Amino acid sequence: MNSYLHIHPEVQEALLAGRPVVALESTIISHGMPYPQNVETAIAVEEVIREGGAIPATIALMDGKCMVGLSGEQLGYFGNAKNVWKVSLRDMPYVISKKLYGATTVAATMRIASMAGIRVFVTGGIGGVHRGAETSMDISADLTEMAQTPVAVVSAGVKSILDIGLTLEYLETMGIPVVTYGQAEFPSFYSRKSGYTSPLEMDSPEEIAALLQAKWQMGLNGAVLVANPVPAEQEIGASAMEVHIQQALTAAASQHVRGKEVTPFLLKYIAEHTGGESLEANIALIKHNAKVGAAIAVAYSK
Ligand code: PSU
Ligand code: MN
Repeated sequence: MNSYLHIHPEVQEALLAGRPVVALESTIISHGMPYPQNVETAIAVEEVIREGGAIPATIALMDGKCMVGLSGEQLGYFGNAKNVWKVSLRDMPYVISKKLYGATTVAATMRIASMAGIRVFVTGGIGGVHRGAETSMDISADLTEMAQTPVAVVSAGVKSILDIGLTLEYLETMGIPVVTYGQAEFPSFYSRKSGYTSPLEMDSPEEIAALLQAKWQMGLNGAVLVANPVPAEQEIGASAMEVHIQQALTAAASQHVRGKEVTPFLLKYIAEHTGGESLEANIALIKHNAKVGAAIAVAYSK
């Protein structure tokens, strides 16, 4: 396994010394946001994590290796190249054996973070149970991965391109604690509201770190989902987004978009039809997640 893992020296040093490290995904860079804002955001998010007292480790596949920690130049490549695969768990062995470029989803990033010994991971939004999953069976491998891999996943909740209620049910079935940071309602990415009460609420990084410790020391495998609501100033109301989501779903159906293309298609459609406002919210919430994630990693390392 280790011959496939390439840990950046700075990250390796921090891990060996027991200092806080925060993993970051790369699908959000290559397939989740337009250039050049994606690269600017990737760099800014790493900076927020450093300011918070942790070492950032952006994860991606290249040259037949699982890279844990990328240089600025490599981040730039993943943000701008056309030949980058979107890599969930299913795609990892292919992209590694073919030595292709791969941007890792939440599922693949978690697995690689865990291989490296990283326990906290920051992203924007997770994949989940899609609307209509009762017929399409479209359920993200992010959820099954969370059932087994011990990493805290800090996100802004679940985007309403998904069925939020079914996603919360699935997380419950899989034994994954869902903790909303600082409020009782589970957030829906662009909006602080979703209409669903969060299973758990915690108000400090220390409380969350204690929950992580309790879970993993008891031998309960799997992730904890930390939902961090978008800052109020950048919030977009759920009803304003719903119109665009409906249109995106209709477009996806009429163009027969399937499989791993569904999520990137919906994200791109919504970004193009809501313009600067949704991108601004997206950037703000990821930076906010990085701040909270770094604080959790710092608390957990103590
Ligand atoms: N949701 C977002 N932004 C994203 C993604 C999801 O709001 O960038 C990306 C993440 O990388 C996530 C992946 O892990 O999409 C899920 O893809 P799928 O539904 O194909 O599992
Ligand atoms: Mn899917």
